[in-house]
Amino acid sequence: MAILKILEFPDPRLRTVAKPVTDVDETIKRLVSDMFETMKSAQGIGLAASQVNVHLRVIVMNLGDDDIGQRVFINPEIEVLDGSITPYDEGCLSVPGFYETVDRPAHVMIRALDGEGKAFEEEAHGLLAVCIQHEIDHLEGKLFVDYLSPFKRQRIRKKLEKIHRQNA
Ligand code: QAP
Ligand code: CO
Repeated sequence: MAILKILEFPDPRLRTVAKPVTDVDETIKRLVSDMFETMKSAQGIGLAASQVNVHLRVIVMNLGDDDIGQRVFINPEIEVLDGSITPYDEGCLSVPGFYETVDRPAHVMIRALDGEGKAFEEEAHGLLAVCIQHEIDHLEGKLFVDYLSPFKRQRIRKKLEKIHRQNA
């Protein structure tokens, strides 16, 4: 197991579109396990492979307090089930220290492969619905800050760039 480095906004590598996984083999299982360890150490609830600079369609999530809530989504797709929209105060391990409200469809059907490569589908509301959309955005090279006004996005970018300069 290994803790991987999480890319931070505005790193251009976060804009890469991830490729589908063709085979859930040992390499993917190791990636999933490293992503769980990385997410846990960073105290996150969701992590997309794009955030650790692996441009494959893999997401891990832990919406519970412990290992019971651990979820894997490989090659995920969503279908919006109705017109309801929910606002949620989102954060992101790639945008540390910033939280902003984003509106998204409240009710979706998720279709994906699990950690063993088996297809499943699941209807989602609430935090799961929000989180899967946030994470699928990462696989498309999109970040929650892209939903904010250019003014807010630039303010966040400048603050993070300053922190990155200080850490360099
Ligand atoms: C995505 O985000 C998400 O700023 C997962 O200092 C979040 O795990 C989807 C985190 C909310 C929907 C709603 C953020 C940890 C974790 C920070 C995360 C921070 C430390 C964010
Ligand atoms: Co994120």
